[in-house]
Amino acid sequence: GNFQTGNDGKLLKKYCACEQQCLQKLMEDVLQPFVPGYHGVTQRDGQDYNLMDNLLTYFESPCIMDCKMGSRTYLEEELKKACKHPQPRADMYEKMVAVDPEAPTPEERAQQAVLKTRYMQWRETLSSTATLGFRIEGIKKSDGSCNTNFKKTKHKDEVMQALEDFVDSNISILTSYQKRLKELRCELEKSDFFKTHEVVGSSLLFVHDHKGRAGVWMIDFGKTAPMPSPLTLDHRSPWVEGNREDGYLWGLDNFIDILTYMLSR
Ligand code: 4IP
Ligand code: MN
Repeated sequence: GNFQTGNDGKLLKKYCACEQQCLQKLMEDVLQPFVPGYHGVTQRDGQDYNLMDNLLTYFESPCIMDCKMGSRTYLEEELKKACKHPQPRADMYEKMVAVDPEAPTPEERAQQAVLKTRYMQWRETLSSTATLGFRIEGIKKSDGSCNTNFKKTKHKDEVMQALEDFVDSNISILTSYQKRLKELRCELEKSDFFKTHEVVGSSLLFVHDHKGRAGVWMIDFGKTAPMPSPLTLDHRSPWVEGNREDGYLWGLDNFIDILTYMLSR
């Protein structure tokens, strides 16, 4: 797979130069407390890995949730590539019909293939990505059971039900997550790194355990790209092709509003 666990509280993730550059810059940014500590590159069996802190080390039988942030999940680069050299993907066609046999267009059905950007957009509108600016990708409970069946979790009430289930209706955990997300938003609004990067396909990792510990970290920077200087992003404006806005903060605002609503009931 993409990961190996070290016996020293470290995680090895298959090397990606883009991710390495982001992690290096993030270690010097105000966002550093919200990112796994980065410890350089290492090798195992001829494969390079980025070495980072294993965020699960300080938890006991943790519950884990991965939420993909932002209103767009593919890079503008990928869109340009898809226009110039369209590469229909049979694997993505298969993933699409497995969820909804009616989804492909007649052309796609004839080709038994879809473009990656089309597949990614379809996933965005099927889930809460397009309407809320984030989506739940997976949840692992403390007993080790995993649920990645959230592809159609779209509406606010469905998202709330999944969150409620994730925290097992524990108000104190929910409050900790709300507080941590507000702190994250505050640092994101100050961060030089965030201002100058298009953050796509990145997740927030939520971790808590029965002892009441709870944390949230930013992970997955394989599609986080620097803007050409002096261009910056506000991460809230709607995306139109060319402006490279990713909707990350818009999604975080919506996430915090949902937690606030859940806590008000
Ligand atoms: C996956 O679709 C995810 O969107 C991946 O993003 C993406 O990887 C895959 O593209 C795509 O097939 P499903 O989640 O529906 O399976 P992530 O890695 O953020 O989860 P990229 O390469 O865009 O990071 P391909 O081209 O790797 O298949
Ligand atoms: Mn991810």
